Amino acid sequence: MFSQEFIEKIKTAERLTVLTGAGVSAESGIATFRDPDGLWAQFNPQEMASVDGFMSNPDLVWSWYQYRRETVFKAKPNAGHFAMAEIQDYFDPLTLITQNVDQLHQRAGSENVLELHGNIIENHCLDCGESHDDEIDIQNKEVPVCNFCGGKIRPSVVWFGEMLPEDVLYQAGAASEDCDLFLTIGTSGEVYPAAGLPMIAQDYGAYVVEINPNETVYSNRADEKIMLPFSQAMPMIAEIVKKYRTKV
Ligand code: BJW
Ligand code: ZN
Repeated sequence: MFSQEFIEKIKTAERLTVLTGAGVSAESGIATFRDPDGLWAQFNPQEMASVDGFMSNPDLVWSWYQYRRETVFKAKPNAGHFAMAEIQDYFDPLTLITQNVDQLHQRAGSENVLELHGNIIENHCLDCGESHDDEIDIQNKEVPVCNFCGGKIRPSVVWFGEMLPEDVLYQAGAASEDCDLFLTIGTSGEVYPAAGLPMIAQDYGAYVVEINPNETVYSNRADEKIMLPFSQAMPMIAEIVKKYRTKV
C-alpha cells in the first residue's frame, strides 16, 4: 500500500510538514465543500463565504455559520486526528497546517496548529476587529452587533477575497520550503494560497505524498498517491512512526 520510499521517509525524515483539508473531518460527520454532497453543492460560496455576501444578507450568513457551529460542537475527532496528534513528538518539527476551521486537530491533542483559514469558534467585529466570543449565544440566528462600535459581528474565518493571517501564512510557507516529507491530506487543492504549498515543498526537494480516496488536481504531480481515507491511512503511518522512531 505504501511504497518502500515512503516508508523510508517516514522512518528517517527529520522535518515533516502536513497540510490538511475538509476531507480529514469528513469521517467526523462534517461536510466537505466540493464533494458531490459537499456544502458548495447546496450553497453559493460567494453568498456565504465573502464579505460582500455577508453585507448583502448578514442574517442568512450568520445563521448558516451558527448551524455549522452546532455540527462542529457535536462532532468528535476521528482515528486520523488522534494518530496525527500521537506522532507530533517524533519529528523535529512536525508542522501541521490546516485549512479547516473546526479545531478537531486541536481537540485530538495536536499542538501549534497553523490555521490558514481561521476558525469557526471565534468571532470578531467586521468594522473594528474587536473579539466577541463568550457573549455569543449559539441559538441566536440574527447577526449580533458590536457593543464597541455597532458594527456587525462575523465568524473569525477567512472568506474568499480576504487575506490569510500573515504570520500563519509565513510560517506555513517556511515549513513547506524546509521539510523532507510533506503530506497533503483530504484537500481538493482548489483554493489558493493553500493549494500552492505542496508545490513549494516539492520544488524545495521534499517527498510529497497525497492521501485522498479521490483524484485531485494535484494527484498527478505528487510523488506518491495513497487512495485511502484519512482515518485508515493516518493510523498506518503512526504505526510505522512508533515502531521505528524515538521521541525527540
Ligand atoms: C477525503 C475524505 C477522507 C473526502 N479522507 N480525504 C491564485 C489562483 C487562483 C485563485 C486565487 C489565487 N489566489 C487567490 C485566489 C482567490 C481565492 C481562490 O483560491 N479561489 C479559487 C477557488 C479559484 N483565494 C482566496 O480568496 C484566499 N485569499 C487570498 O488569496 O487572499 C489574497 C488575495 C485576495 C484577493 C485577490 C487575490 C489574492 C482566501 C481563501 C479562503 C477560503 N475560505 C473557505 C471558507 C472558510 C470558512 C468556512 O468554512 O466557511 O475555506 S472556502 C473552503 O475551501 C474552505 C476550505 O478551507 C477551502 C479548501 O477546501 P478543502 O479543504 O480542499 O475541501 P474540498 O471540499 O475542496 O476537498 C475535500 C477533499 O477531501 C476532496 O478532495 C475529497 O476527495 C477528500 N476527502 N473524504 C481523505 N475520508
Ligand atoms: Zn466593533
